Amino acid sequence: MDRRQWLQRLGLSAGVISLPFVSAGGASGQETKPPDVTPRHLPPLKITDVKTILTAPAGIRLVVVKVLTNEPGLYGLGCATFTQRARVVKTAVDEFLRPFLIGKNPLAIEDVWQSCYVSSYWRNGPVLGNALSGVDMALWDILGKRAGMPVFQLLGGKCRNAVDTYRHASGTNLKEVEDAVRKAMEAGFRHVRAQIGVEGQATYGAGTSAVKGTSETERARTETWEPRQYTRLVPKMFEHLRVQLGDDVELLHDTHERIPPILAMQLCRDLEPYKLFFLEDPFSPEDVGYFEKLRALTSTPLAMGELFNNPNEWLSLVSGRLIDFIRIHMSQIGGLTPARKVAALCEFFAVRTAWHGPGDVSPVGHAANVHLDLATPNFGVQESRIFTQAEQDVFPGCPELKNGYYYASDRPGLGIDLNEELAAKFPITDDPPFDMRWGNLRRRDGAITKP
Ligand code: GCO
Ligand code: MG
Repeated sequence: MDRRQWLQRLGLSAGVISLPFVSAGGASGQETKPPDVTPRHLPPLKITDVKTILTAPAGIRLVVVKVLTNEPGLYGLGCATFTQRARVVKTAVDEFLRPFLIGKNPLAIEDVWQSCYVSSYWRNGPVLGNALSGVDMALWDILGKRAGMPVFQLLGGKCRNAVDTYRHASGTNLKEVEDAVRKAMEAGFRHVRAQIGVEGQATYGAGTSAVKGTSETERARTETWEPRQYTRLVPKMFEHLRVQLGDDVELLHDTHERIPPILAMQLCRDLEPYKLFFLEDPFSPEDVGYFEKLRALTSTPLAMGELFNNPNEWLSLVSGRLIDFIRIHMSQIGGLTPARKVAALCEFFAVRTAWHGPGDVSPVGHAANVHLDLATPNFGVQESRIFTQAEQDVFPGCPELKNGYYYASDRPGLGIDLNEELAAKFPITDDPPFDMRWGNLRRRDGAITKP
């Protein structure tokens, strides 16, 4: 039997293989439509509007997205806070995602995320990531409300009762820092981040200025930044804290990417005797190539990630076991949908989560952090915020902070709401721009330095 006869025997004409596939369009042609995610017993849901609310109840620009549906009273909230470019995120949501989303099914969370993610062709980055996050978290909020479950339940349920957090402590001298750490310990925090100002220097995170009464933003306009004094002072600070406060308190520090890599490597070595819980941002995202060298050099636990936008920034650090904590700003990478995938990836490499959670994450973003923390086996620690009364009024249902633990509400969805009327009473004002200090930080010789 020759090839032609063989093919004929198979019912296939030589040359053209017409295998018994269904037509390109699928059996019914329905397969090419967006997947239908409406449970049979419920009426179909549609997104009817998407709004971006800018508000600054604590003086820090926050960006929150509200997704409304055709079911009266059913809406979701998501954090899209990129505080330095809040208005740009609002444009990305209002002008581009909103028209793309109206009419879509809000329960199709993954499909909506994937389609929004590539809808701009160029993707990743703080503006588009935050815009997408505002929508994504809102869809998880809607799903929880529809299912009658808190988001942590949708993510597999609690694997811990509460979320251990860390608090910031700072000062302009050793005694001030010691008092601030002690105060946090007395408030029940088991983890405290300690930062110290360097006299006459625009130091990150020192809170009050070395020159009394001037803010960190002011200082960045007047003072410069030289790393040497800082890298000499920080080990002295931790020696003082260990002598005064003992070994039990977990101490953290944020280098904030502001020193040359080799000084960061020396600093990690110098800090080994003080057993930090982690040292954050030893390098800038542009210098992550140094992690391989640093990992081999030191036993100081390493945390990195708040500035990451693109999966390629964290993939090799995690898979290479080059860091101990991932510090991503959840809304930066597009919200809960990607963050839960990062947490799962990290679990296989014993990297723990420590989602970014300062004042420029909205209470909605803090709620999303906490829901994911509760359902993540490889949770590490959560950066927490003492919400001001105004923040609590604008965002009823802020995660509760008690004895150093965050507690999520058991209400369906993210369990937090937004009082739009009150939010409007805290408009975003652009003067002085909150981010003035970041583009204005100079070395002694006038050169701009990473912030
Ligand atoms: C942190 C961060 C913040 C950032 C701020 C930038 O660890 O909490 O470093 O303090 O500086 O979020 O807007
Ligand atoms: Mg930081």
